[in-house]
Amino acid sequence: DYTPTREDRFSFGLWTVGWEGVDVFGGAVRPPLDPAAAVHKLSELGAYGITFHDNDVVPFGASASERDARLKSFRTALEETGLQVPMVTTNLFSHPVFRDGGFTNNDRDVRRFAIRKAADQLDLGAELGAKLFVAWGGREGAESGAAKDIRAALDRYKEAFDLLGAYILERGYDIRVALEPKPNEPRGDILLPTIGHALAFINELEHPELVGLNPEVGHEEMASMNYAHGLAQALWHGKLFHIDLNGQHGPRFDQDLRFGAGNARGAFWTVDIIESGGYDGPRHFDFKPPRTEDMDGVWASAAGCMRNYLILREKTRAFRADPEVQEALRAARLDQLAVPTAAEGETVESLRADSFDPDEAAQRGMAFEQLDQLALEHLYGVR
Ligand code: GLT
Ligand code: MN
Ligand code: MN
Ligand code: MN
Repeated sequence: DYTPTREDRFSFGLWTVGWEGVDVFGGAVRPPLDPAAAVHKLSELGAYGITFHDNDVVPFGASASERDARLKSFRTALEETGLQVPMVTTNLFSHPVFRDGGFTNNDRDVRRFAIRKAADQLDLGAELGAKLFVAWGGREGAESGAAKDIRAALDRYKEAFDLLGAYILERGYDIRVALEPKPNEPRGDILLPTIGHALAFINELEHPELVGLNPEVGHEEMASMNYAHGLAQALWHGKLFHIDLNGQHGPRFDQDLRFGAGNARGAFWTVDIIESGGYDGPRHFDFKPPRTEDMDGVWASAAGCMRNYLILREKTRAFRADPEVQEALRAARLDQLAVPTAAEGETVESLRADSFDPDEAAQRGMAFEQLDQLALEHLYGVR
C-alpha cells in the first residue's frame, strides 16, 4: 500500500496547493487557501513538511499587526499538526518592483531592498527551524541583449549571496542556501539557467560551503537536460541540498505537473538516484494543480505526487533487487566502471605497457538494451 507517512519526508510548497490558477490567459479559478488550512490538510494527507515564500503567508507590505496575526494562525497550525518547515524562500518576483529582478536588478535601490527582504525571511526561517533557504531567481535575467550586462549582473548576484552568507554566519543560523536553476519563464533568459551554470557560480562565492542546489524536474527538462543525471552530478559535488519534484513533457513551458505525470521514465530514474545516491533531504513537491481542478482536485493532485513517488520507490527497489537485473548490470560492465582506470601508482607510461587489441575490443557489445528492457518492464509493471 502506498500511504505516505512522516518517515517518507514529503513536503510541499504552500504556493503549490495554494495556487489559485492565475496564468497569462486567465484569472483565478480557485479561492485563496488559508495557510493554516493548508497545513492541516497536508498533514492529514501524510506530508511531514510545508515550505513557503514570505508573501505566501504575509502579504507584501502588510502592517506589523497584520503580519503577527497571519503568522500566529500559521504557527498554531504547525504546532497542532507537528508539521515541519524544512525550507523557506523569498518572493523576489511577483511585486512590480521586481520587474527586472531582485538581486540583479539594474536599479541599485531595488537590489538593496531585495537583500533586506531575503534576510527578513532568513530570520523567520531560523525561528521556525528551517535548515534551508531556496533562491529561485526567476526574474533575474533579460529579454534583450544590451539591457543586461551579464558579467556585472553576476557580480551583483555573487554580492547578494556573499552578504547573505555573512549574515547567516554572523547570526549563527543553521541554514544553508540552495540555488534553483531555470532556463526561461518568466524572463526570456534567466541567469544560472541549469544545474551546471549554478555549480560553476557557487565556486566563485565567498562561502561556497553554504550554498548548493535545489534542482527542479521541469526546469532541467525545459533545457532538454536529463534531471536524474543532473541530480547525480550535484550529489557528486556534494551540492544536492534540496529537490523540487514535479512532472514535465519535454522542452515546452514550465508545466509543473504532479510528480510522476509527464516523463514517467525520467521519474523512474529520478527516484532511483534519490533513493540510492546518498540524498537525505526532504522529498519536496513543487507542482501546480492544473487550473481545471477545484479544491478536491488540488488535494487529489497533491496526494498523487506522494503516491507516485512511493510507487516508483517500490519499482526502483524491485529493479535493483532483481537477480536478472544484477546479472544484466554485470553484463553491461557497471562493475568495471567502478574500478579506477589506473591502479595506485600507475602513470600514463604504465598504460603504454598494456597489450590491447582494439579490433578485438571493438567486437564487444555493451548489452545495454537488455538492461534497459528490464528497467522498462519494472516500470510498466510486468515484472
Ligand atoms: C515559483 C517557481 C518555483 C520555485 C518557487 C520558489 S516559486 O513557483 O516557479 O519553481 O521553486 O521560489
Ligand atoms: Mn521550483
Ligand atoms: Mn517549475
Ligand atoms: Mn514553479
